[in-house]
Amino acid sequence: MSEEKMKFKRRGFLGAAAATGGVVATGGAVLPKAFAQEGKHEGQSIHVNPGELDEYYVFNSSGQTGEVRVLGLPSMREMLRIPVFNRCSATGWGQTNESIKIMQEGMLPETKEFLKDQGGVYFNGDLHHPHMSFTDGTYDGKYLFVNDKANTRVARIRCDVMKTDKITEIPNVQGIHGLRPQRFPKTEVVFANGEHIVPTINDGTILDSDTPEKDYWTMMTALDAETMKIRYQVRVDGNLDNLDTDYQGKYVFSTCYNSEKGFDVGAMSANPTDWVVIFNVKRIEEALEKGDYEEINGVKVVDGTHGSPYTRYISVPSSPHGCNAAPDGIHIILNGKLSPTVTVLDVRKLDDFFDDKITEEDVIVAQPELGLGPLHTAFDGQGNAFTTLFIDSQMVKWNIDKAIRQYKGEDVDPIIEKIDVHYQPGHNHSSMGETKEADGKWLVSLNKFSKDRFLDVGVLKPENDQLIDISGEHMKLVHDGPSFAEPHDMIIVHRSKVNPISIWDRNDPYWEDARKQAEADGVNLDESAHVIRDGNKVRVYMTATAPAFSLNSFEVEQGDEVTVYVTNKELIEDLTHGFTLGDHGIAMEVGPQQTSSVTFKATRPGVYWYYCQWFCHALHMEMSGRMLVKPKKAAS
Ligand code: RUQ
Ligand code: CUA
Repeated sequence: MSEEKMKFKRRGFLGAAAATGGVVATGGAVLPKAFAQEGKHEGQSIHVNPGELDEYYVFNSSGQTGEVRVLGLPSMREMLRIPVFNRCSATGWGQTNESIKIMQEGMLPETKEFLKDQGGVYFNGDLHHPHMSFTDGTYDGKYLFVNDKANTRVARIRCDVMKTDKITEIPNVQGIHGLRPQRFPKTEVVFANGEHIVPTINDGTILDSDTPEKDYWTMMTALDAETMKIRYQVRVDGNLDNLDTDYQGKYVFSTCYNSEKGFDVGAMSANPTDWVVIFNVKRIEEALEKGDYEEINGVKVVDGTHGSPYTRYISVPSSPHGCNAAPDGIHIILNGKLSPTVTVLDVRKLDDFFDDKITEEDVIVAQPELGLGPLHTAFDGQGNAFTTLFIDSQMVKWNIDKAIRQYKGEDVDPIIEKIDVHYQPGHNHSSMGETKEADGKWLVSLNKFSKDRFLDVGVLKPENDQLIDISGEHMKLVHDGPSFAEPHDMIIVHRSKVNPISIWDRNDPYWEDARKQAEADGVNLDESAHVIRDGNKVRVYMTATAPAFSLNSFEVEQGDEVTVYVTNKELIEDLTHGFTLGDHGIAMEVGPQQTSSVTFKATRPGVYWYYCQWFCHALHMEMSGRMLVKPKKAAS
């Protein structure tokens, strides 16, 4: 072994030792921390050699960056960013006509009005929860659904092209937080929680209120997974936080805080208990058929407040947070946050509970005390659960069955092991862990603080996504992954589930409008080098084939509204071109066989170069042309 390699080995060893020095509390028993490293198994390799491929895709939310990031696991290499709610400088997302259409299509009329003089679209979002569509309880590789807490939206990403294709703004609520697709029999509906309580008709008639119990509400929204239109909403008591669906297609679960309906921290956490609300999907659909709903802003709203036949409320310790369905199809874990416990429900008891044959106490089958600040739980598919402890900065591995036995009075400790993570973990996720194919190989802890784990980059430090090998008897921390603001959550999907295409289908609906416009202009998008004048609107059609655009230059008049359509003619994968128009703030991606377009006002007279910004050819630098803007004649 070379010196260099030796150094690496030693460094790795020291790193591991540093991460596990001292002692770990394992629910009573105290073990030397090094114990965690002495498992019988050698552990899985995180090293992916050059040219080798990762076994898993990671779809990582980016929080307030508003995009989705695609990583490989176990290498944790970032491969792609999918813009969703953000404005992307590279791809032109938020600027191209195709992306603006998607951003505006599902927008509420009042938002359109509000944004009219502010760019027409929102340029930010707060994306917490990416979840893939399911068929029969496992991922089907079709869509990713994501939430926007900042501007109350739900978006969909097509996994074939890895692009956002639908964004729906949700009326009657504010701040979409928890989100999950239906698991069984397949994802026809996506459920999304409104978090903040607001006046349902939020037009200023009600502002501050002394009777929030009458005036302020939130709702759970069900969207059709294909059309992304809203099917219904269910009004509830309290603030909705996270939610999950069962493996039977019958129930949806949501943690609720602020049962007090307070407006500040003190008031919001005054009660010793809040609740989990359980939605009975079949009963709600029956209510819609019977007409037992109110129509508000064009949406059918079902009453799911206390006493409703469509929901049930189960008391849990104050301010619960994560809500996770175990891959056994039976257990739902509600994470305590302020309480050191998690609450375990048994979904098999819910039919009786809804029929009032049993009480809420009967539905709770365990409530193990795990440590301080339990936020989210992941699973290995072998009966074990992994819960993040935000305050303790630890990951705790525990056994669901043992927790149930302990709750029944048996003298067993459900806690198997705790390891330190760095620091303050929020979400965690295991490989295939939210599907019936949970494989118990990898776990990622998404830590909110990295403090001293990376080179100091100043005031704003990265977060730290830590990779943990869970394939053996003991958890083994194997990788620190810095990430920029602020990945809340991720899913880890086996690569066999995802089958993206490399070259666009020319008939893709993505640029339907361009196709129609070209037809109306008598232009073939594939053969185009045309400048069409239509009053003071000018449509410029060109193709891109390395290393040239089909138009070397085009001329417009000052003040014209110009639309440029660029079609990439390449049939070779990975040969993306771009169109950047100098001094106009314009850039867009044009992938193989894709058409992209952008519209702007040519108000600056003069010569402006456009160029391809993807390095596509030895003559890439020469792949350019000029826009000539003829000055308007001065009025005499
Ligand atoms: S939440 S850190 Cu927005 Cu997913 Cu729990
Ligand atoms: Cu095309 Cu660079």
